[in-house]
Amino acid sequence: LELARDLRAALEAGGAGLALHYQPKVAGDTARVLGVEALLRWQHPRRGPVSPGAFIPVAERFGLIIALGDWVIDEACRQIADWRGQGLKLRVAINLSVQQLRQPEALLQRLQQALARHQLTAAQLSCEITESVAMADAAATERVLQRLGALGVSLSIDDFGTGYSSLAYLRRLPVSQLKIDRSFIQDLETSADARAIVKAVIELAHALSLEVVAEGVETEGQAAVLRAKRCDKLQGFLFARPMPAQELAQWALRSQ
Ligand code: G
Ligand code: G
Ligand code: NA
Ligand code: MN
Repeated sequence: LELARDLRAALEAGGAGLALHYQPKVAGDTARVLGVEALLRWQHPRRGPVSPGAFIPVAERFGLIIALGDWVIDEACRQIADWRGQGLKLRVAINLSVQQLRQPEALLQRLQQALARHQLTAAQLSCEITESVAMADAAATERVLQRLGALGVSLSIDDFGTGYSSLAYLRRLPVSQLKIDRSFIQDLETSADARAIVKAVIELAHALSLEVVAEGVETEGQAAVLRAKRCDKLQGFLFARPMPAQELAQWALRSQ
């Protein structure tokens, strides 16, 4: 309750204490940065940093997730334009909550407005949706994803492997990327099952002409296995933690 009240106050103050941090997605073969995922951070006025795992569910329960999601859309677009001004071209992926997908008119309008305000093309932004969200309420989800796709925003299925995907349905969605859940990556070196699942997901993605990203890569051993299996992109602490925008820019310029 206290968190909900303080989050509402933060949003009413234009996002005071909120920030997006950015984690690189690097090429499997060259380790060049190809894009970043925006991850929300909140510096609570008294408690200090509160993790999104704690405050996103609060926002969802107390009717704040749309305002919070709108703030993320605006901030990500502002940052893409800011980096462009510094000569840095990076595609930014934002995470969408199920409740944003349930209000497609508002979501599409907000995305279009933010892109237009900063003179961005939709291709510079992508949206991540978890597998369990994408597969729930399939017909409605398919309609909203089709509209997001038509806008030109690219779509990723996040935490892939943890939900129950219908492959027939997956094939119909205008999705361009699968992100293998980090639980499988963590077990790559110790579990033959995890290796088999990762291999199967990479092959499935490629068979459907989708790009595949491994999340939560922490060791050289994991990266080596993923490269050998031709995983397109890698993301994880081995390469970089999520960083404030300015740090990310320095990191990206160094790594180019
Ligand atoms: O960054 P961290 O591992 O603490 O993130 C925890 C969870 O919060 C992840 O599942 C992540 O997808 C989610 N999350 C982070 N930023 C956002 C955001 O901007 N919007 C939504 N809906 N979820 C986010
Ligand atoms: O659910 P989602 O995939 O959006 O969650 C992303 C979260 O994963 C981010 O909050 C980020 O901090 C976390 N993360 C990113 N890389 C790693 C990693 O290498 N190891 C672990 N344990 N967490 C990671
Ligand atoms: Na994500
Ligand atoms: Mn994930």
